[in-house]
Amino acid sequence: MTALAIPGLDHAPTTHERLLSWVHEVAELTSPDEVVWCDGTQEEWDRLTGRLVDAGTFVPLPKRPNSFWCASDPDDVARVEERTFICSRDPADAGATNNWLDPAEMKSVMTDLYRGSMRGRTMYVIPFCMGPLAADKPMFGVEITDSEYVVVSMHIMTRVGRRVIERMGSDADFVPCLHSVGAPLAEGADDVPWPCNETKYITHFPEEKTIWSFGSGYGGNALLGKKCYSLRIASALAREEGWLAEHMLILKLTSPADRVHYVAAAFPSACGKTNLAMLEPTIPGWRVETLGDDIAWMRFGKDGRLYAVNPENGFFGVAPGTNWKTNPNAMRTLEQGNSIFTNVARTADGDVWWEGMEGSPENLTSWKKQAWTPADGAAGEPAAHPNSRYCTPMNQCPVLAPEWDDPQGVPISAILFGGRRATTVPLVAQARDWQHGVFLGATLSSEKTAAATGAVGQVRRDPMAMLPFIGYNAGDYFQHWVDLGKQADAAALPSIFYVNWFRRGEDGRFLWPGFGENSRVLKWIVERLDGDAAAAETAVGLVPAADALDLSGLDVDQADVEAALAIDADEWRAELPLIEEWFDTIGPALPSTMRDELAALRQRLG
Ligand code: SAT
Ligand code: MN
Repeated sequence: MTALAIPGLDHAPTTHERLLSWVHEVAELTSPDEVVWCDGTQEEWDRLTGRLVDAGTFVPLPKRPNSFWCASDPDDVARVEERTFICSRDPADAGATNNWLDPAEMKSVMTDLYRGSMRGRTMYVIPFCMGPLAADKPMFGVEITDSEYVVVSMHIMTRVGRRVIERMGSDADFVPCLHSVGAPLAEGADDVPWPCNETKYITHFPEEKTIWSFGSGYGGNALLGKKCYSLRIASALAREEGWLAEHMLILKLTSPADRVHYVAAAFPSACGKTNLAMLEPTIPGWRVETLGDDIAWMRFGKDGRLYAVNPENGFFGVAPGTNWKTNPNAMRTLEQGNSIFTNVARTADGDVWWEGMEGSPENLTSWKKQAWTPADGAAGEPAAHPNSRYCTPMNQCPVLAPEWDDPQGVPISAILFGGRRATTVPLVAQARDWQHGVFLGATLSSEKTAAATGAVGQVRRDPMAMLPFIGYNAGDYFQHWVDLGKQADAAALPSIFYVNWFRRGEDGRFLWPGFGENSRVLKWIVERLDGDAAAAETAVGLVPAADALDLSGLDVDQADVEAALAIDADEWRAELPLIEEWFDTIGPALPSTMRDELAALRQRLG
């Protein structure tokens, strides 16, 4: 290897040839002042958080041990889907729902952007592992970044450092993840607290299992182990290898009789996945424990059941709306400290605040770093950005299931697909069989939230809550789901359910109280699996029979619950052309079975 005179480059704690040559190649291209091989230690955390404080990026929070407040550039606040690309060789392999560019062309464009992009900065090499390090085949990645914020966030969100590089040895496979904020510093120039670039690219090369990200420092754009690796690249890998990489929480539900069920549930970003994952049941004797709040990797076990592992090590949760009522366990997790808060508001005495949190502090610093009072809130200027986030270690969660780190994963009994729909979609419905469940997932729809840039509120199809995360053709993805169901023993497969906590009455009020009361729906679901709950056949699936949903002690209008569960044939008939239109956009890869399911639904609706 040619000797490049960059301090630190040769302090590699590894003899891994492919890794070494890639790191050298990137250093040569990006021209950092220094290279640091990350070891994942407390010392490294202290050094880098200190550096971030000195740079004005982080503000320590005296009210919370080892925790920091951070505000991003106001133009870098969410995933940028229109700048996200799947660069397969054949555009048909990216499909109609992804942006595509020829891989060679993209590499040439991005190589020009990366040239010298780390000048004046430190280049960090972060070896990480998605999922348990003790797995038979650990899922390694290495992220190269010029952002200290990314390094410390990766400390929380993934397994990082020395133990990873040791387990990788000299030849383990890994996903190279290249990230630059794209803001080289001229000699002597002052840095800004949140360096980024107006030009952004979040690019995936699925055939090479490689990720290139440029220009953004925020969330899923920059923490490349998350959506980029664990969903887009992993979904492509999962298709080749016969498993599933899904945008799902994983929870453990224990009944008063100590029966245990594991449930995986897919909802679009910012639809309450974290709240459901950490739910405190309102019905006596039932218990929820958390295994994950965002991503599930599911593989078939020797017994034919589907086993789920959460590849992550932390929670990157939406802050607004989180409080002691909606999610007390998230509040308790955050109280323990060791957390990073981005784009929330800061109180004068060194705590954080966001819309929906208890208390009404008078004088805040908003996410825009401006003095903020409730009058500003009344004038429509929120104190926290709607996509502001907390980043906190999983092992601080008081209801963490002890098996969360088990490399075998947990056997899934039920899969839930949910969205945010004001009308049409009932509170809960069970699919008739696997293929019907795939149809429910493939036609999942939701009102757009703030987790991605763009107009909030409009309804869009979000298949399996994976629309922005499927790393290949969405039609092939549906086919993969159908195929897995055919290969498997039907009795061992999870049952599939459709849920909607967000249905509204004519005056706009929510028909179902949600949050802890969703345990009533979970109870019906697992009682269905155990053969203990009655269901009524409808055109769209099996819904709770009258009185089958446990409403004891619940202070709601019975008529509202009935309205939340109702199937309105007219609303569903109006849905048919929308599904048809959605299927048309998928193109020729759409499995014919999905059209068959649509035809069957049309017929059942009469
Ligand atoms: O910013 S992320 O993509 O990591 C969070 C999310 O949208 O779920
Ligand atoms: Mn998510």
